[in-house]
Amino acid sequence: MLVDAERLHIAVQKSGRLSDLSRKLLADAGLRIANGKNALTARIENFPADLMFVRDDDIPTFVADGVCEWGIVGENVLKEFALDEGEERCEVVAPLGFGHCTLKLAIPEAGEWRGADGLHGQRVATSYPAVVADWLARQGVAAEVVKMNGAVELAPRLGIAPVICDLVSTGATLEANGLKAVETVLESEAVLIRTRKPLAPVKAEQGERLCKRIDGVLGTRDAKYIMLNAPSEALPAITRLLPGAEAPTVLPLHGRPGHFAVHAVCRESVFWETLQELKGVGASAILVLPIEKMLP
Ligand code: PRT
Ligand code: ZN
Repeated sequence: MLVDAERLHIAVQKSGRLSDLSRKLLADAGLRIANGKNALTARIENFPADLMFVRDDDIPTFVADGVCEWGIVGENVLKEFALDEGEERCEVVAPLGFGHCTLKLAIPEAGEWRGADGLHGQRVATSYPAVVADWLARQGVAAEVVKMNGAVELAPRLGIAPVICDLVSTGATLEANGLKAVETVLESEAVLIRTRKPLAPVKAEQGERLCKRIDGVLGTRDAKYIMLNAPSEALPAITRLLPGAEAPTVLPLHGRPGHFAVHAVCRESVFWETLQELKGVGASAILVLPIEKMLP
C-alpha cells in the first residue's frame, strides 16, 4: 500500500510490549483497523488514517520528520530521542495509562550504594545514554556512559560497567541477574505524540478529531455510572462521597415521599469501600455500571 498524502499516518510499535495495547486504544476510539499485524501498514476503514507498524525506536524520528503525523511510544524512547537531538520536534498530547516502567540504576546485590556522588569516575552501562548522561549532569556527577543495545543487565558480570541503568517493571530481571535497583532516573508510560511540523488544514482537523476520540476513551477508562436510592437527608453526604462526580441527577421515587434516586457519572475508580460508606450514610439499591462512550 502506498503512503497516501490525504490520510493521517499513525506510527505504532509493530510487535512488542506496546503493540497490542496501542491497537486496542485505537480500536476503543472506534477506529476499524483493516489488515493483520504482519503487514507494515494497515488502513483504517472508517477514518482517514493509516497505521504504520514500525520499531518503537523509529517512532520519534518518523513523527518528528512528519512522515507520520501521530504516534504512540514510550516516554523513555521519546526522551532519549529528544535529548539526543537537542530539540523537541514531537509534542506529547496525552499519557495513555499503559506501558508503565521505570528507568533505574542498578548495582550487584552485594554492592554498597553510596548515592549518586559515588558514581564519580565510574562507568554506567545503558541503552539510554542520552537520558542517563542528562541525569548524571543534573546530579553534577562526571561518570562515563557506555551504550549497550541489549543485555544491559550482564554488564557488571562481564566487567563492562559496575553500574547499569535499565528499564524495570516487575524487577524480576534485575533479581534474576543478581542486581538491585538503587535509584530512579525516569518514570515512563506510553504517550500519544504528534509532529510539530505544520500540517495542511484538512490533516490538522482530522488530527483534532482523532485526539477527541482518544480523549473520550481515556476519560471513560475509570469512569462509572452510579445509581442509588436515598432519603432526602442523606443527599448532601452522598454527593460528597461520590468520587469525581459532577452534579448528580436527583429524581423523586414514585410512591416513597422524601426518597430519591441519585444518578451520577463518577470519573474516578469506585471502590468497595466507597460503596460501604454510601450505604453507611443511608444509600440503598446501589448499582455501579461501566460507561462505554462519553461525549462531553
Ligand atoms: O522491536 P522494538 O524495538 O519495537 O521493541 P523493543 O524490544 O525495543 O521494546 P519492547 O517491546 O521490549 O518495549 C517497548 C516499550 O515498552 C519500552 O520502550 C517501554 O516504554 C515499555 N516497557 C514497559 C518496557 C517494560 N515495561 C519492560 N519491563 N520495556 C522493557 N522492559 C524490559 C525490562 O528492561 C526487562 O529487561 O522487560 C524486561 C522485564 O522487566 P521486569 O522488570 O518485569 O523483569
Ligand atoms: Zn526498540
